[in-house]
Amino acid sequence: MIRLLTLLALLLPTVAFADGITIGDPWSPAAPPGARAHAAYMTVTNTGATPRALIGVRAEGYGMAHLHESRDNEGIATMVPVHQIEIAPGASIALAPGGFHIMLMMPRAPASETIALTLVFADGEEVAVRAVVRPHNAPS
Ligand SMILES: [Cu+2]
Repeated sequence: MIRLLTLLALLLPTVAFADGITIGDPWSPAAPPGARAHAAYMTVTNTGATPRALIGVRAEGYGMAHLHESRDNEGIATMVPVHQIEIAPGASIALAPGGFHIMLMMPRAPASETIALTLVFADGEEVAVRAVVRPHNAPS
């Protein structure tokens, strides 16, 4: 099983390159049974010379996908929709537990091994990426 997973990891295009944008380690903890939403994470690097802004996301197999930010509101964990995440030239932003994330909502079926995501940038560019689904309790 370990060998199969390693092989899959080698075969799956987990890093996407687009014009000036590099995506690293896109992954998603599998939703617990019955959950109507779960998150996806990755790093987005602007390797170009102009500022970029991530303004949205689409997810195959989900009714809705939004950019969110987790916040600590006087000790209570909340999350809010984010309409734009700026990425300066040469900078990376992390979509990671406890911060920015992609919220995947209204799954049409349990997530399989990967989730097809499309990141939408303010300049109209779209970057396709496949997030690898990891078991909910797997070490990340
Ligand atoms: Cu969220």
